Amino acid sequence: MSLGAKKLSPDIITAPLTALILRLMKPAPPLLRFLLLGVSLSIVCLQSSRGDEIPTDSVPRYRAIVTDVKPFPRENFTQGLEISEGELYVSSGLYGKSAVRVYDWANMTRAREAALAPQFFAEGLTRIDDKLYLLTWREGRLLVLDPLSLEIQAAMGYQGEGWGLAHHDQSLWLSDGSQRLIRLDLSKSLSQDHSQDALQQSKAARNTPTVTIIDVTLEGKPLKRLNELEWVEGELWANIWQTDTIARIDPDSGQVVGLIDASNLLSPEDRLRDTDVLNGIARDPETGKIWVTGKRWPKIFQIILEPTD
Ligand SMILES: [Ca+2]
Repeated sequence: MSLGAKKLSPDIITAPLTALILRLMKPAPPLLRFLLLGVSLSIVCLQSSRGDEIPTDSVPRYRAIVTDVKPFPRENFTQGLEISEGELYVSSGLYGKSAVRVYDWANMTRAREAALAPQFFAEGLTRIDDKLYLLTWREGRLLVLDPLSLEIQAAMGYQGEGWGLAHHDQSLWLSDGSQRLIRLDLSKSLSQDHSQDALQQSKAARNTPTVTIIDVTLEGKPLKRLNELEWVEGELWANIWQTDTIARIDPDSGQVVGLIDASNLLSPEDRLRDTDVLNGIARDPETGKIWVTGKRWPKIFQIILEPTD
């Protein structure tokens, strides 16, 4: 879908908080509830083990080399980052301050913004076609927004926390702060066709697994605190919370196949007292280049990877 013809002013499309609350109170459609059920059951059945350290041996390691820089508004306590249709989508966290902001990627001027109701802490986001998916941290809601109006269209419930979000084709990938990555295959559960045939197919889909959970391991040990995500040419890249490390993950096996050292991107003069950690990975679909930023960072950096010994 093209966004070019329907640019709206920020004043018009900033969603009123009351409207967002009301929309959130609406029950999820049956298919969405099915999705919720699948996630809940799967997570309950998991026995997770945890590891605290990031081992440093064997897995290939890389250093992030900056090849371009753009300004990035410090107002963003960046939780989700994605480039789509020539625009940069950013979700910004914190209670009472959470928002989704959309920037023209070419010049980083703000195109649209919508605030979330104060009881919601925005987390990761990703766009598939005409739907923008937005996780919330501890509120148990995966919100579905119109990417143009930024109005909330639906809310899916889930158990546990929401951290990072990315997609590949019609699958969503979620992180929850642990070593788990959760794949939701929307192609089998979110049909837009309400014909009888489609309804019959949706009943059949109840018996088809749409949720896959993998444990991410580094040298055989769980790698937890997986945060913001990005699908990069067959891999999932994940910020490791409170580190300057990005993990490259094989989405089939869950094994970490590379570690990226993204420290020292911000100069000391760019750091203020409230400047927070690295968080936010976005692949430009037009160029294939990778961009990273952080929470309340003033810049977004294009990087390439240089192997380290
Ligand atoms: Ca991302």
